[in-house]
Amino acid sequence: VTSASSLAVATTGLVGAPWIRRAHAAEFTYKVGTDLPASHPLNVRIQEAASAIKKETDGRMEIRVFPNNQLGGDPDMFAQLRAGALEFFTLSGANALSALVPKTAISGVGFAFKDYGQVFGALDGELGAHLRGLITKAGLVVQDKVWDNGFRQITSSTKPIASPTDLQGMKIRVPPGRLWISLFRALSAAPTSISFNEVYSSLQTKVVEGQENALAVVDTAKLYEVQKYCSLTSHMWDGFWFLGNRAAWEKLPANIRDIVSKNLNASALRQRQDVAQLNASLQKTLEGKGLKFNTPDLAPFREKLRTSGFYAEQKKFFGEEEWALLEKVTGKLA
Ligand code: X2X
Repeated sequence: VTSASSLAVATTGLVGAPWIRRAHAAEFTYKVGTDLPASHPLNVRIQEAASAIKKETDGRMEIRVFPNNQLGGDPDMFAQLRAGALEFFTLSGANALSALVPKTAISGVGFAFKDYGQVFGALDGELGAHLRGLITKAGLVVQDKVWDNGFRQITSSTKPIASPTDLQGMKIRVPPGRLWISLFRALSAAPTSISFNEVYSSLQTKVVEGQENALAVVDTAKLYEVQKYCSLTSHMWDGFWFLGNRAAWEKLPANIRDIVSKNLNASALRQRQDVAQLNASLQKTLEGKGLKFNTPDLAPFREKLRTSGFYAEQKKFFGEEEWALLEKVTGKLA
Protein backbone atom coordinates (compact mmCIF):
# COMPACT_ATOMS: atom_id res chain seq x y z
CA VAL A 1 0.00 0.00 0.00
CA THR A 2 1.42 3.37 -0.96
CA SER A 3 0.33 5.95 1.57
CA ALA A 4 -0.03 9.63 0.83
CA SER A 5 2.84 10.51 3.11
CA SER A 6 5.31 8.08 1.58
CA LEU A 7 4.36 9.39 -1.87
CA ALA A 8 4.99 12.91 -0.66
CA VAL A 9 8.39 11.87 0.65
CA ALA A 10 9.24 10.10 -2.62
CA THR A 11 8.21 13.01 -4.81
CA THR A 12 10.07 15.58 -2.77
CA GLY A 13 13.20 13.51 -3.19
CA LEU A 14 13.97 12.98 0.49
CA VAL A 15 14.20 9.19 0.38
CA GLY A 16 17.74 8.16 1.06
CA ALA A 17 18.75 11.45 2.63
CA PRO A 18 20.73 10.19 5.64
CA TRP A 19 19.81 13.05 7.97
CA ILE A 20 16.13 12.40 7.33
CA ARG A 21 16.37 8.66 7.74
CA ARG A 22 18.14 9.09 11.06
CA ALA A 23 15.37 11.29 12.39
CA HIS A 24 12.71 8.74 11.45
CA ALA A 25 14.04 5.31 12.29
CA ALA A 26 15.54 4.84 15.74
CA GLU A 27 18.31 2.28 16.07
CA PHE A 28 16.56 0.79 19.09
CA THR A 29 12.75 0.79 19.28
CA TYR A 30 11.63 -0.77 22.56
CA LYS A 31 8.16 -1.22 23.97
CA VAL A 32 7.02 -0.72 27.55
CA GLY A 33 3.75 -2.30 28.67
CA THR A 34 1.69 -1.12 31.64
CA ASP A 35 -1.63 -2.22 33.14
CA LEU A 36 -2.97 1.29 33.87
CA PRO A 37 -5.01 3.72 31.75
CA ALA A 38 -3.07 6.20 29.58
CA SER A 39 -4.09 9.18 31.75
CA HIS A 40 -2.56 7.72 34.94
CA PRO A 41 0.68 9.47 36.03
CA LEU A 42 2.55 6.18 35.57
CA ASN A 43 2.07 6.42 31.81
CA VAL A 44 2.28 10.20 31.59
CA ARG A 45 5.69 10.20 33.31
CA ILE A 46 7.02 7.20 31.38
CA GLN A 47 6.10 9.10 28.21
CA GLU A 48 7.93 12.13 29.58
CA ALA A 49 11.04 9.99 30.16
CA ALA A 50 10.70 8.42 26.69
CA SER A 51 10.67 11.85 25.04
CA ALA A 52 13.75 12.96 26.98
CA ILE A 53 15.53 9.71 26.13
CA LYS A 54 14.80 10.12 22.43
CA LYS A 55 16.12 13.66 22.50
CA GLU A 56 19.25 12.92 24.55
CA THR A 57 20.17 9.94 22.37
CA ASP A 58 19.71 12.00 19.17
CA GLY A 59 16.84 9.74 18.16
CA ARG A 60 18.82 6.50 18.52
CA MET A 61 16.55 5.14 21.26
CA GLU A 62 12.78 5.19 21.06
CA ILE A 63 10.57 3.84 23.84
CA ARG A 64 6.94 3.33 22.87
CA VAL A 65 4.39 3.19 25.69
CA PHE A 66 1.56 0.64 25.54
CA PRO A 67 -0.75 1.46 28.47
CA ASN A 68 -4.02 -0.05 29.63
CA ASN A 69 -3.16 -3.75 29.17
CA GLN A 70 -3.01 -3.24 25.39
CA LEU A 71 -0.41 -5.99 25.29
CA GLY A 72 -2.32 -8.33 27.65
CA GLY A 73 -3.00 -8.89 31.32
CA ASP A 74 -0.14 -8.71 33.84
CA PRO A 75 0.77 -12.43 33.75
CA ASP A 76 0.77 -12.27 29.91
CA MET A 77 2.96 -9.18 29.75
CA PHE A 78 5.29 -10.69 32.33
CA ALA A 79 5.67 -13.82 30.17
CA GLN A 80 6.35 -11.62 27.12
CA LEU A 81 8.99 -9.69 29.07
CA ARG A 82 10.76 -12.87 30.13
CA ALA A 83 10.64 -14.25 26.56
CA GLY A 84 11.99 -10.99 25.09
CA ALA A 85 8.83 -10.16 23.12
CA LEU A 86 8.44 -7.13 25.39
CA GLU A 87 11.53 -5.12 26.38
CA PHE A 88 10.15 -3.20 29.39
CA PHE A 89 7.23 -3.73 31.77
CA THR A 90 6.07 -2.07 34.98
CA LEU A 91 4.88 -4.57 37.56
CA SER A 92 3.98 -4.58 41.23
CA GLY A 93 6.22 -6.69 43.45
CA ALA A 94 3.12 -8.27 45.01
CA ASN A 95 1.58 -9.06 41.60
CA ALA A 96 2.79 -11.57 38.95
CA LEU A 97 6.45 -10.72 39.68
CA SER A 98 6.10 -12.65 42.93
CA ALA A 99 5.44 -15.84 40.95
CA LEU A 100 9.11 -15.65 39.88
CA VAL A 101 10.61 -13.74 42.82
CA PRO A 102 8.30 -14.51 45.78
CA LYS A 103 10.02 -12.12 48.18
CA THR A 104 9.24 -8.97 46.17
CA ALA A 105 5.70 -9.19 47.61
CA ILE A 106 7.02 -8.13 51.02
CA SER A 107 6.33 -4.48 50.13
CA GLY A 108 2.61 -5.31 50.18
CA VAL A 109 2.34 -6.75 53.69
CA GLY A 110 -0.89 -5.49 55.27
CA PHE A 111 -0.65 -2.24 57.28
CA ALA A 112 3.16 -2.36 57.18
CA PHE A 113 4.04 1.18 56.04
CA LYS A 114 2.52 4.09 57.97
CA ASP A 115 3.25 6.72 55.34
CA TYR A 116 5.23 7.54 52.21
CA GLY A 117 8.29 8.39 54.30
CA GLN A 118 8.42 4.76 55.40
CA VAL A 119 7.56 3.38 51.95
CA PHE A 120 10.38 5.12 50.13
CA GLY A 121 12.69 4.92 53.14
CA ALA A 122 12.47 1.16 52.70
CA LEU A 123 12.34 0.87 48.91
CA ASP A 124 14.98 3.52 48.13
CA GLY A 125 16.97 2.02 51.01
CA GLU A 126 18.19 -1.40 52.10
CA LEU A 127 15.00 -3.38 51.53
CA GLY A 128 14.66 -2.06 47.96
CA ALA A 129 18.32 -2.80 47.18
CA HIS A 130 17.87 -6.32 48.52
CA LEU A 131 14.73 -6.92 46.42
CA ARG A 132 16.33 -5.52 43.27
CA GLY A 133 19.22 -7.91 43.90
CA LEU A 134 16.78 -10.83 43.92
CA ILE A 135 15.07 -9.60 40.72
CA THR A 136 18.48 -9.30 39.02
CA LYS A 137 19.43 -12.80 40.18
CA ALA A 138 16.24 -14.09 38.58
CA GLY A 139 17.50 -12.86 35.20
CA LEU A 140 15.68 -9.56 34.80
CA VAL A 141 16.82 -5.96 34.77
CA VAL A 142 15.23 -3.50 37.21
CA GLN A 143 15.63 0.28 37.45
CA ASP A 144 16.47 1.74 40.85
CA LYS A 145 13.39 3.84 41.56
CA VAL A 146 10.06 2.16 42.21
CA TRP A 147 6.98 3.93 40.77
CA ASP A 148 3.98 4.65 42.97
CA ASN A 149 0.63 2.94 42.71
CA GLY A 150 -0.45 4.14 46.14
CA PHE A 151 -2.13 3.01 49.34
CA ARG A 152 -5.00 0.73 48.42
CA GLN A 153 -8.63 1.34 49.41
CA ILE A 154 -11.61 -1.02 49.23
CA THR A 155 -14.54 -0.31 46.92
CA SER A 156 -17.79 -2.25 46.75
CA SER A 157 -21.15 -2.29 45.00
CA THR A 158 -22.93 -3.68 48.06
CA LYS A 159 -21.81 -2.00 51.29
CA PRO A 160 -19.23 0.18 52.97
CA ILE A 161 -16.52 -1.61 54.95
CA ALA A 162 -16.55 -0.13 58.43
CA SER A 163 -15.10 -3.02 60.42
CA PRO A 164 -13.49 -6.41 59.70
CA THR A 165 -16.91 -8.07 60.09
CA ASP A 166 -18.06 -6.31 56.92
CA LEU A 167 -15.38 -8.17 54.98
CA GLN A 168 -16.56 -11.58 56.16
CA GLY A 169 -17.26 -13.75 53.11
CA MET A 170 -17.10 -10.75 50.81
CA LYS A 171 -16.30 -11.64 47.20
CA ILE A 172 -13.44 -9.32 46.47
CA ARG A 173 -11.20 -9.14 43.44
CA VAL A 174 -7.47 -9.03 44.13
CA PRO A 175 -4.56 -8.95 41.65
CA PRO A 176 -2.71 -12.18 40.81
CA GLY A 177 -0.30 -12.89 43.69
CA ARG A 178 -0.09 -15.01 46.83
CA LEU A 179 0.15 -12.09 49.24
CA TRP A 180 -3.23 -10.60 48.31
CA ILE A 181 -4.98 -13.92 48.81
CA SER A 182 -3.30 -14.45 52.21
CA LEU A 183 -4.15 -10.94 53.32
CA PHE A 184 -7.84 -11.06 52.44
CA ARG A 185 -8.26 -14.62 53.70
CA ALA A 186 -6.77 -13.51 56.99
CA LEU A 187 -9.43 -10.78 57.02
CA SER A 188 -12.09 -13.52 56.45
CA ALA A 189 -13.02 -12.28 52.96
CA ALA A 190 -13.38 -14.49 49.85
CA PRO A 191 -10.68 -13.11 47.51
CA THR A 192 -10.37 -14.09 43.82
CA SER A 193 -7.31 -13.34 41.66
CA ILE A 194 -8.29 -11.48 38.50
CA SER A 195 -5.95 -9.53 36.19
CA PHE A 196 -6.62 -5.84 36.02
CA ASN A 197 -7.82 -5.95 32.41
CA GLU A 198 -10.85 -7.94 33.59
CA VAL A 199 -11.67 -5.93 36.70
CA TYR A 200 -14.15 -3.44 35.26
CA SER A 201 -16.27 -6.15 33.62
CA SER A 202 -16.17 -8.50 36.60
CA LEU A 203 -17.45 -5.66 38.81
CA GLN A 204 -20.05 -4.71 36.24
CA THR A 205 -21.38 -8.26 35.90
CA LYS A 206 -21.12 -8.75 39.71
CA VAL A 207 -18.78 -11.73 39.43
CA VAL A 208 -17.25 -9.95 42.44
CA GLU A 209 -18.74 -7.37 44.80
CA GLY A 210 -15.69 -5.31 45.27
CA GLN A 211 -12.02 -4.67 44.64
CA GLU A 212 -9.21 -2.68 46.20
CA ASN A 213 -6.97 -0.09 44.53
CA ALA A 214 -5.52 3.37 45.03
CA LEU A 215 -7.86 6.28 44.26
CA ALA A 216 -5.85 7.30 41.18
CA VAL A 217 -6.69 3.88 39.71
CA VAL A 218 -10.34 3.99 40.79
CA ASP A 219 -10.59 7.32 38.99
CA THR A 220 -8.58 6.74 35.80
CA ALA A 221 -10.06 3.27 35.23
CA LYS A 222 -13.56 4.66 35.95
CA LEU A 223 -14.31 2.00 38.54
CA TYR A 224 -16.72 4.48 40.17
CA GLU A 225 -19.10 3.65 37.31
CA VAL A 226 -19.52 0.11 38.64
CA GLN A 227 -18.94 0.63 42.41
CA LYS A 228 -20.97 2.53 45.04
CA TYR A 229 -18.81 2.64 48.17
CA CYS A 230 -15.20 3.43 48.92
CA SER A 231 -13.74 2.60 52.33
CA LEU A 232 -10.45 4.28 53.15
CA THR A 233 -8.60 1.32 54.63
CA SER A 234 -5.11 2.05 53.18
CA HIS A 235 -4.56 -1.62 53.99
CA MET A 236 -1.38 -1.85 51.95
CA TRP A 237 0.98 0.20 49.83
CA ASP A 238 1.67 -0.85 46.26
CA GLY A 239 4.10 0.24 43.55
CA PHE A 240 5.64 -0.79 40.26
CA TRP A 241 9.16 -1.94 39.51
CA PHE A 242 10.35 -0.83 36.06
CA LEU A 243 11.54 -4.18 34.69
CA GLY A 244 13.60 -4.92 31.58
CA ASN A 245 14.41 -7.98 29.53
CA ARG A 246 18.10 -8.60 30.12
CA ALA A 247 19.15 -9.50 26.55
CA ALA A 248 17.37 -6.43 25.17
CA TRP A 249 19.00 -4.26 27.84
CA GLU A 250 22.47 -5.61 27.13
CA LYS A 251 22.07 -4.85 23.43
CA LEU A 252 22.01 -1.16 24.29
CA PRO A 253 25.36 0.67 24.32
CA ALA A 254 26.41 1.73 27.83
CA ASN A 255 25.89 5.45 27.16
CA ILE A 256 22.30 4.82 26.02
CA ARG A 257 21.62 2.64 29.07
CA ASP A 258 22.82 5.49 31.29
CA ILE A 259 20.50 7.97 29.57
CA VAL A 260 17.57 5.56 29.86
CA SER A 261 18.11 4.88 33.58
CA LYS A 262 18.76 8.50 34.46
CA ASN A 263 15.54 9.68 32.83
CA LEU A 264 13.35 6.82 34.07
CA ASN A 265 14.50 7.28 37.64
CA ALA A 266 14.01 11.07 37.49
CA SER A 267 10.51 10.67 36.06
CA ALA A 268 9.67 8.07 38.72
CA LEU A 269 10.37 10.67 41.44
CA ARG A 270 8.03 13.14 39.74
CA GLN A 271 5.42 10.41 39.26
CA ARG A 272 5.46 9.71 43.02
CA GLN A 273 4.54 13.35 43.68
CA ASP A 274 1.74 13.26 41.09
CA VAL A 275 0.20 10.16 42.63
CA ALA A 276 0.51 11.38 46.22
CA GLN A 277 -1.22 14.62 45.24
CA LEU A 278 -3.94 12.81 43.31
CA ASN A 279 -4.65 10.33 46.08
CA ALA A 280 -4.90 13.17 48.57
CA SER A 281 -7.32 15.19 46.44
CA LEU A 282 -9.39 12.58 44.61
CA GLN A 283 -11.94 11.87 47.33
CA LYS A 284 -13.84 15.06 46.44
CA THR A 285 -13.70 14.32 42.72
CA LEU A 286 -14.92 10.77 43.22
CA GLU A 287 -17.69 11.87 45.57
CA GLY A 288 -18.81 14.13 42.75
CA LYS A 289 -18.93 11.06 40.53
CA GLY A 290 -21.21 9.27 43.01
CA LEU A 291 -18.89 7.22 45.24
CA LYS A 292 -19.81 7.22 48.95
CA PHE A 293 -16.77 7.36 51.23
CA ASN A 294 -16.21 6.20 54.80
CA THR A 295 -13.11 6.22 56.97
CA PRO A 296 -13.03 3.15 59.21
CA ASP A 297 -11.08 2.80 62.45
CA LEU A 298 -8.12 0.70 61.32
CA ALA A 299 -7.11 -0.74 64.71
CA PRO A 300 -9.57 -3.69 64.53
CA PHE A 301 -8.26 -4.63 61.06
CA ARG A 302 -4.67 -4.72 62.32
CA GLU A 303 -5.78 -6.68 65.35
CA LYS A 304 -7.58 -9.21 63.17
CA LEU A 305 -4.39 -9.72 61.14
CA ARG A 306 -2.36 -10.19 64.30
CA THR A 307 -4.75 -12.64 65.97
CA SER A 308 -5.25 -14.65 62.77
CA GLY A 309 -1.48 -15.25 62.64
CA PHE A 310 -1.02 -13.30 59.40
CA TYR A 311 2.20 -11.54 60.43
CA ALA A 312 3.76 -14.69 61.89
CA GLU A 313 2.93 -16.55 58.68
CA GLN A 314 4.38 -13.81 56.45
CA LYS A 315 7.53 -13.54 58.54
CA LYS A 316 8.11 -17.25 58.03
CA PHE A 317 7.39 -16.96 54.32
CA PHE A 318 9.62 -13.96 53.58
CA GLY A 319 12.44 -14.99 55.91
CA GLU A 320 14.30 -13.48 58.86
CA GLU A 321 16.61 -11.28 56.79
CA GLU A 322 13.85 -9.69 54.70
CA TRP A 323 11.52 -9.31 57.67
CA ALA A 324 14.25 -7.55 59.63
CA LEU A 325 14.84 -5.11 56.73
CA LEU A 326 11.12 -4.35 56.66
CA GLU A 327 10.74 -3.92 60.42
CA LYS A 328 13.82 -1.71 60.53
CA VAL A 329 11.66 0.89 58.78
CA THR A 330 8.14 0.04 59.98
CA GLY A 331 8.84 -1.01 63.56
CA LYS A 332 7.66 -4.35 64.95
CA LEU A 333 4.76 -5.90 63.02
CA ALA A 334 4.49 -9.48 64.22
O1 X2X B 1 -4.08 -5.00 39.29
C1 X2X B 1 -4.18 -4.00 40.01
O2 X2X B 1 -5.10 -3.85 40.82
C2 X2X B 1 -3.13 -2.92 39.92
C3 X2X B 1 -3.35 -2.15 38.66
O3 X2X B 1 -3.21 -2.08 41.01
C4 X2X B 1 -1.81 -3.58 39.97
O4 X2X B 1 -1.08 -3.56 39.03
C5 X2X B 1 -1.41 -4.22 41.21
